[in-house]
Amino acid sequence: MTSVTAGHGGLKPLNGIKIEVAGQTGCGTSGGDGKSGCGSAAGAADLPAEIWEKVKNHPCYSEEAHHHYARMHVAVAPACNIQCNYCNRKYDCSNESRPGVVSQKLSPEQAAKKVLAVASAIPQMTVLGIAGPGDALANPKKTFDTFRMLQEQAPDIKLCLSTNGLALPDFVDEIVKYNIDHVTITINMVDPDVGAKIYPWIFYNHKRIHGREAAEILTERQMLGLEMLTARGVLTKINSVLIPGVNDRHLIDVNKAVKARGAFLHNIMPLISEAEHGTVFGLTGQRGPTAQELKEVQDACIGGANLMRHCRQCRADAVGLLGEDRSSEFTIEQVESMNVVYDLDKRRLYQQKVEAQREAQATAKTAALAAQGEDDGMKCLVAVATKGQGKVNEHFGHAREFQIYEVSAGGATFIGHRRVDHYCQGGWGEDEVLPSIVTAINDCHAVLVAKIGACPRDELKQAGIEPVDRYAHEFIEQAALGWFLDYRARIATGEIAHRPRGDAAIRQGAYLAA
Ligand code: CLF
Ligand code: SF4
Repeated sequence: MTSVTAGHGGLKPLNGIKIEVAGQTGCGTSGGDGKSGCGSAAGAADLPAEIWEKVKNHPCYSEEAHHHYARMHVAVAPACNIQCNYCNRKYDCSNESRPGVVSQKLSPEQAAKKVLAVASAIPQMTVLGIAGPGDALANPKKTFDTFRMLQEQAPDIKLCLSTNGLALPDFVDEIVKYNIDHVTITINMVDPDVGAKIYPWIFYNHKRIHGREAAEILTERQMLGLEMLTARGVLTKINSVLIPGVNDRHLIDVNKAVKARGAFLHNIMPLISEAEHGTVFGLTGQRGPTAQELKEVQDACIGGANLMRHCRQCRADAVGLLGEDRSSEFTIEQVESMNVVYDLDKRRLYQQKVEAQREAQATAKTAALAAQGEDDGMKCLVAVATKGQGKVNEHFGHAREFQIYEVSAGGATFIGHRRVDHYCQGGWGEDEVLPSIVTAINDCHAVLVAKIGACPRDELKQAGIEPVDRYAHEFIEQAALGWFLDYRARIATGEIAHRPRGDAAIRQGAYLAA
């Protein structure tokens, strides 16, 4: 792998950094084996203490934390310095949620006030991210003014930013100065020929640059920025958009390249592409991947940088747990009229209760694992309806997404989520919605829910998906492993036969705000 060279930006190579960072790569869980969600399955025992401190309450950097802790974004960064073929920031709709889309842009002062208001109302909100709607570092003054204010006014909140990486090498000192421990870089390629199919232009050194040359500069700057952050001890997450036929297999090379430069996590996300979004890919009919295609690329990266699989591709003004969006409760007008009291003790007390619950969850998982017999290699996917706290606690009809777990006698591992429309509309089951839910979880053997009505129960059974409500309000891993033990027992007695399932669809249309 080539190191970063003094390229278009006249930047000097960072010789030696790769070697230095290889030793401190990621979380160090089992040597960074690419398993789902480093720092997720990984707990305090698997990680160096200083890394665990940084990730344990960050819902994106820890899969486990995402059941309990919330993040919010403030949309202070409208401009962007590159163009991606999957992005159109002009499109907004209250029912739509995808990166680059916001309802209100904020000044740094408004943003700081909003963060304090949200942190007071939602004590599990631990992370503030700046993720657009453009690029955080193409709007450096607004981005760092916001961070400065928050560092002074809400010192317990972790700061996070997301960037395309073009301007990153210029701002590493600022990032370190404001204690921004978490930086996401979107890296879709390390080969400029691939990049030319994704980025029509960049704006760099006061010039618009097109085609392969643009992609070449972008990749050099991204790699350099990543190396510099690693050298300064900042945790980095790499987001990659999987674009079938453009960069699908290439993302395995991206995974290796970012691991070598010390990336903590790699988040491979499906392309969201519909003509109605007005993006180049949407208009040219570029499709997104199926659930199986996404999982195949993620699984092929096992052995490289650790994988994040619980990303919800948030709006640039998202508020709440991943998978929910409470942004409509905190508009500028609502925040202005709130009497905000930032009570640090109350927040700490709440978070102590969350930690006690996490411990109970870990204990339940250990007990459920101990009950499993010998691992015969069988694996099943199960869908879970949850509204947080790591429990099976959502009614089938109220679920806006299902979390997908791969279960075997060796464990229950989160592998992704599938967004769906509400089945239950105003107290009635919506029969037209059910086929789309079945399509979304068609690769699963069972769906674990807190409750389910007779009609969807029958239809799910007909589709070969077992509806299961007997683990209502149990912890998810405990419930999934309990179901799996019972499933294998029924196979052993000949009551049922194990059959492989088909593929499932990742929702491509407008993502509904919860
Ligand atoms: Fe926001 Fe991103 Fe920070 Fe998280 S989101 S800036 S790292 S606080 Fe998280 Fe949302 Fe996925 Fe981003 S689920 S899009 S990975
Ligand atoms: Fe859109 Fe982000 Fe790409 Fe800029 S970097 S064009 S904001 S997706």
